[in-house]
Amino acid sequence: MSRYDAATIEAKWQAAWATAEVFSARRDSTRPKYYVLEMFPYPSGNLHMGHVRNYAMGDVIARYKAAQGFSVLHPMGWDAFGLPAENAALERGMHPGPWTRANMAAMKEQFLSLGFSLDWTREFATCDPEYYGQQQALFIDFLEKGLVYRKNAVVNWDPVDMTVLANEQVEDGRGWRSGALVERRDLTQWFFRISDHSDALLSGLDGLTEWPEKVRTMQANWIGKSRGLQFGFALTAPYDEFSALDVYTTRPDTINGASFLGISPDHPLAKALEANRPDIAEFCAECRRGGTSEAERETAEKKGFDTGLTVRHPLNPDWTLPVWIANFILMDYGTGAIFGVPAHDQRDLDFARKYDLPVIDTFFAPDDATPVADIAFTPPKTEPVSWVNHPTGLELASGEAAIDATIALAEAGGWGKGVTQYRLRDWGLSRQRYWGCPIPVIHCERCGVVPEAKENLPVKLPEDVTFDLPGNPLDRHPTWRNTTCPTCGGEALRETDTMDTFVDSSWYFARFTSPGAATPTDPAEAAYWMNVDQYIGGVEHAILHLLYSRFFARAMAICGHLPDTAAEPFRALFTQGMVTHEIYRTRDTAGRPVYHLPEHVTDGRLADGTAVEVIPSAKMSKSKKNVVDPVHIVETYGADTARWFMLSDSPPERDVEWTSAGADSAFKHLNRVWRLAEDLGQSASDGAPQGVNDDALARAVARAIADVTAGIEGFAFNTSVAKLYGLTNVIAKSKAPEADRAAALAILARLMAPMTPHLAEEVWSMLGGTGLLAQTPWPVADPALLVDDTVTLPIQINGKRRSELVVAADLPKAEIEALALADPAVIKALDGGTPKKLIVVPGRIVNVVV
Ligand code: ANZ
Ligand code: ZN
Repeated sequence: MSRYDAATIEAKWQAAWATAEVFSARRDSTRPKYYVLEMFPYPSGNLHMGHVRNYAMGDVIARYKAAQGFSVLHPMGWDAFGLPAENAALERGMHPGPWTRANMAAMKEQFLSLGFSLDWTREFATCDPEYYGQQQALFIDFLEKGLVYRKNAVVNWDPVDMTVLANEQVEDGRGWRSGALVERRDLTQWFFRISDHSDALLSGLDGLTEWPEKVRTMQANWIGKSRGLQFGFALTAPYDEFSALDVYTTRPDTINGASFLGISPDHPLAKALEANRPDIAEFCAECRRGGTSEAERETAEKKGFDTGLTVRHPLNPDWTLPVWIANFILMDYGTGAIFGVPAHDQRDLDFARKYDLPVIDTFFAPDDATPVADIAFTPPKTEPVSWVNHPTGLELASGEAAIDATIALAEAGGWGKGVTQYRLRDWGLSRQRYWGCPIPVIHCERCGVVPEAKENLPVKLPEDVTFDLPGNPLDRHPTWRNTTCPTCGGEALRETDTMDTFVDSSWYFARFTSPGAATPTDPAEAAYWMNVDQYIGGVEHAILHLLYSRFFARAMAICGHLPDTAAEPFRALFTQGMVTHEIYRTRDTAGRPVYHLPEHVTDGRLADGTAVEVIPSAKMSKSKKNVVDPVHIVETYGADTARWFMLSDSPPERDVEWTSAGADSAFKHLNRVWRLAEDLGQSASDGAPQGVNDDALARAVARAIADVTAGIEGFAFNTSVAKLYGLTNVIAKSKAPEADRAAALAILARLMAPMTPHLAEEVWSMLGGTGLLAQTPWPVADPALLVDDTVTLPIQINGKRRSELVVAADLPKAEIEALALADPAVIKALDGGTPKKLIVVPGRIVNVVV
């Protein structure tokens, strides 16, 4: 072979690794373990460049840690349940199962072609009954421990897809997929009791020092801890069973600015009013249309209805306030009722302006002597304000102090108490969908809702279903629902809801430690492998997936499926940047945009010569056609070039722009390394390359080992790559004996192995290296060679830096003194005299006092 033939090389080494089972994780008590995991993909059918980048990063870590002597677990699987499969089933008339399996098979081929060091013996898909059956066992354990429960809840209902949507799936009041106007419905649903763990999930973030700060902040904001005051406003006249209305506020300091009471349309009082008042019932029904998300409440037009009821202010019984039903108040936060302070809250101000309610100032803005008057202004709690009207009458240093003082006042007066609230809600997991994990419970007329017996698990999804009608095919299945009650043995019906697919990805990392176990985990395996030492994935999963996984790890520990030490399952987290590409656009005769694939554009023109408009690089997306297909890239250049380029151009946390010029130059570089091996291979063919004797070359090699290692350790793969370019240059230009250069090249191969594993193996073997590089220890730099042999010493004259000396690092003091006195700046300053003082601090500085 006389050229770099990536296709042949890559196939050869992939086969060699597979034969030697190099990447099978083994529990080995004599070695430290390392668990590296990249977020597993949804089997859409094709890997995209973002996957290549993500998995290349994980592979660098996995291969590097293996070379460092760790027993490495680096598994892969498929997040295989979910709506797209069902949609495909609808569109193509295919069952979601075979559609998903075909996609998995295609993507696995692509994975294999990229040569990732994955332990495929542990592969599973979340749609495997062996996996989801264990998930059902977990559900039953959770049920027993009270970690999951059933309740009625207001949900977002998509009337076209006939399913419940998460708040995140509602965009501008419409279902994210169907585009239908979302309705709110009251349904009995299953919930994980995640809110009980709010405090633990929040304080646990403090220990996650190897997580990106921004992710920890996003999680903390999502959990949303706040301290406030809960207290009642007495109704001037009782209505039904209501004599007072409890409110929750985080700004009790503004209580004297209250101008109305607001309750949610779902508040029990609103419901009681609805029963007798058709106008109120109509208003509340109107509010219920539209999603339940907070964002939506914030942006929707404020609407209210004056109930005619009034309440007394707790600090002044003569002061009465009207009670309004308002569409922006959520029932499931605080008490579902508020007091509105239009002077200091924008939302309340909008409402007050619309309905002509009073605006009452309670403080001035900092550094301003005029009352805030009709401008909603809420200072940060830490800022001082000047009070117009604080209930304690005290001069208070900050909003925080004013809040504390008001809570103290309320508690002392017995009319309210300080409470801590969390924004985090329990996690509703019921979905009216087929392609998910069946919820393993049975509805029995005699026994109620009972869990399926564990020996009957998995509750398998039936395959004989059709998708010609909207809604859940399980509901219409003629026989699947019919079963016997595990408690009384009588006729009963299965639950037809399936689990939110977030459940599937909330514990897969634990299952990878023992994918064949007959229980959710094998405790000994879990104890050895957990936690995940390095988790890598997209920042789009920064909130829900990670929070749910953290909850699951805690819940699994409660049920004995994970050790308590796994409560925080991901020790270190890395969120990688995106892969971007320029967008190429032309317009059709009607002026509509037409996008073109990069492979159809050369030098700004299409094949027929038409010039395209070039739009700056953006995230690769199919709709803009600014995608490059990894399969095409691997065919053109080989996997190593794709990997090398993905790792080379920018820091891993930043976006990287794919350009064909960049790919070409990566390919050229790998060719160059290959040619060096071809040239130097002959000289080394009589055995493995020995040490590097040439001093300059040996120093360059030692430096490269240290720098590449530091780059990998510090998640700065681009700097490692840059150092490897540098070492390649040094070897190519070195005039050292061939044997030395061959030995240096062998080290280069070992250092490149995590990034370009196939080429590295090939070079290693061309140089006569023994065994697989994938099983060869990481090189260690000789510390003696890392010490710089010269140092630069600044010369200070009367305390000012005037000159410097470059001297051998080990030069004796006396010789440094002599050199300093010969320095032109020193000679000039002394002007023929002798210094008052001459102090030499070896390795640091020379001080001259004249
Ligand atoms: C009076 C007040 C005055 C408020 C002021 C804010 C500013 P955070 O801090 O995010 O937890 N609130 C309470 N329960 C609510 C509900 N169920 N739906 C909608 N809004 C609700 O939010 C707490 C604040 O949001 C509370 O403090 C309350 O309005 C409102 F200048 O009370 B505040
Ligand atoms: Zn029964």
